[in-house]
Amino acid sequence: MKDYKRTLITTALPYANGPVHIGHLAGVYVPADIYARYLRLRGREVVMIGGSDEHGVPITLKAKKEGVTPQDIVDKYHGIIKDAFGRFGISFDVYSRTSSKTHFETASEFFKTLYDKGEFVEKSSQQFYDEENNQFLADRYITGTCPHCKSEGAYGDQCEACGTSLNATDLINPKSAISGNVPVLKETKHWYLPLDKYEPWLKEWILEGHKEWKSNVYGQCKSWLDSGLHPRAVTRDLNWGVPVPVEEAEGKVLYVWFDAPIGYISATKEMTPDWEKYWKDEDTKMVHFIGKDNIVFHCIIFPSMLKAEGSYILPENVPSNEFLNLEGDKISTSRNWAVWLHEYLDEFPGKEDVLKYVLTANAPETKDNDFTWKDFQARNNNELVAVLGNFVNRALVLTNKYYKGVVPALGELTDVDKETLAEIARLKAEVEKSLENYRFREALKFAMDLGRLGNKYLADEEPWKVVKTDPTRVETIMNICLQITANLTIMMEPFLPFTMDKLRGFLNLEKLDWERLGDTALLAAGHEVKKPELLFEKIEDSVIEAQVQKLLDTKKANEMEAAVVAPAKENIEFDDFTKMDIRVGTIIAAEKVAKTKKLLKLEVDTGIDKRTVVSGIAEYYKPEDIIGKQVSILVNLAPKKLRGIESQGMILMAEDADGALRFVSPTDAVKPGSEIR
Ligand code: B3M
Ligand code: ZN
Repeated sequence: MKDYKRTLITTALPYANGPVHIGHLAGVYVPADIYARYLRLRGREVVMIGGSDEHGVPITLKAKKEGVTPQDIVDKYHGIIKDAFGRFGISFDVYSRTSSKTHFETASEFFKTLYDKGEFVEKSSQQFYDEENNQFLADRYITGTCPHCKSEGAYGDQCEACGTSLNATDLINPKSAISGNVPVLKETKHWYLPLDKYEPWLKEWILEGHKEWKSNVYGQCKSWLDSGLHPRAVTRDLNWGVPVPVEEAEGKVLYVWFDAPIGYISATKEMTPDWEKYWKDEDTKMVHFIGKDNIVFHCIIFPSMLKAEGSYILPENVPSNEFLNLEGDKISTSRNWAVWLHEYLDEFPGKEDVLKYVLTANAPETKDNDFTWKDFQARNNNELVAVLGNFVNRALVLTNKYYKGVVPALGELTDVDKETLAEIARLKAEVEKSLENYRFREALKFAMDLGRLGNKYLADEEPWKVVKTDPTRVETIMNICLQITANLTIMMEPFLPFTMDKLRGFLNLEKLDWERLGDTALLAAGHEVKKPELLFEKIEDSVIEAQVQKLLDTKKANEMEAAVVAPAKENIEFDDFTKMDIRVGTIIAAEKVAKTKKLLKLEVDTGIDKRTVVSGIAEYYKPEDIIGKQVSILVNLAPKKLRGIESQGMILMAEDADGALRFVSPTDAVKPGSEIR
């Protein structure tokens, strides 16, 4: 492979319509961060680019649903995402956003350049239009019945029930998601990037030139290229996005997937005025870190855009990952089925590296993988605590115990000593090879082997026994353990940056370059180390159970949301209804009915009288919380004895799908006795 002068790492820009979760982290940001830290440690020139993707229809739909503006939505999530990345220690050199001024200018100029060069094809077509709101409807704004599986609520681009991708005009009974009206077809003009024109070049560039790409990436590209490329619209009729900088394109914006990758360029510009060396110099190696659903955009569409523009470099590699599932189910923002980064950081303070470790050790590099809390706990307890933490702790504790923290001198070496020390250099070479080839999980395994090596060496050499018979020998053993520990601070740095910072503190050691790795005299005899604290702590079952419970609660909430509402009852006459005397009453006293779980005895001022009602609401309301509350009461229900108490009437309750009860109360206070009808 070519010797590059510098590396430009881009990380997929997360949509600012939700926070980031472990799926994003495992797929993109953790591997990219490891790679960036590794290259920096090697003293290479590297920048890592990130930012929020703030355009696209889903953001506008979410805004509409919440009754706020799209800008409100992206401001909120950009803030949450950026803050969480910062706390988690993803080492972006810049984290920008596509609503920035620089981005609007950059994306706009990019389009204009292609337009002026005649690189687009203009085409008019019939698209759905909402006459009430005077706007064309993006595919996601149209819903209807799926022509394949006949389920309701299919979108204009896809039916989520059966997964078929659709054209909006395929839908049966299409409806506008904005007005609910039936949309009409109307002619509109758009600009298309003629991907077919780039097909021969793409075939050559990828299929011949990049056989080294990961097989999932290469395979997806091949299948796209084999089935033939077609012109792709890069503009949309929408009012959220970068306006198309052409006079006749009034009211149109750039397609989100046209402007988003240009966001990498805009962010680089915001980072440095010298941005062109990263984007226009053949000596720069550009690497896109993405998830598998973004492959076609980064391997086919964006490169075609860059090629069409003519002055930019192309990616050298696109190490895309597969998906991470959560406890056996697909991670989903809309179903809240995720471990959210910002929540993890709040709930597991100081354990940033544990998550990084688990997500790397279990990374979905070659196939989809599953994150489970049990596995999270096991990897923490059995690997980080029992191997790495345990070794380092024993090395430092014994040094403090035997030598008051002063590194002892190395004596004569046994064969085992020599082999052990030689292992460090071998593992270094392995980690390098894996990292250079984007195999992060394998790299981490080799790095952990150094911890295992130390652990085993210490267990085999048993300094605590030898100290009684041959104290000089112990000096050598401990020196070797300390050199391994010092080497760990380098080898583990890309993977566990917070922890290695701590460890360097215990060792009184500055941050060392990658090139020093393998040096078996990193700590000179006489150097003083400190008393250590634990690097990692055991995670108890109760902590894991609480997380699992949280997910079970989510599941239940989702099921409730999906639960069918009881069907309507048969019609009744108005007279039937008026037979019921329903009033607003005020609860004036409440107490639990002894020896029951569900019953409360209430005194209710009905306006007509003050009476006793027994109600099965004790699981949902505490007596002291409901005094003074106005409720609905059926006053002419025949009295009935419950647990020896005569109940005169019935309090009306709203019942959730899971049986939870809530009072039905007037929105504003009314006079007790007011009739409900
Ligand atoms: N926002 C899609 C995603 O988050 C998209 C990536 C853009 S990268 C230029 O999956
Ligand atoms: Zn369907």
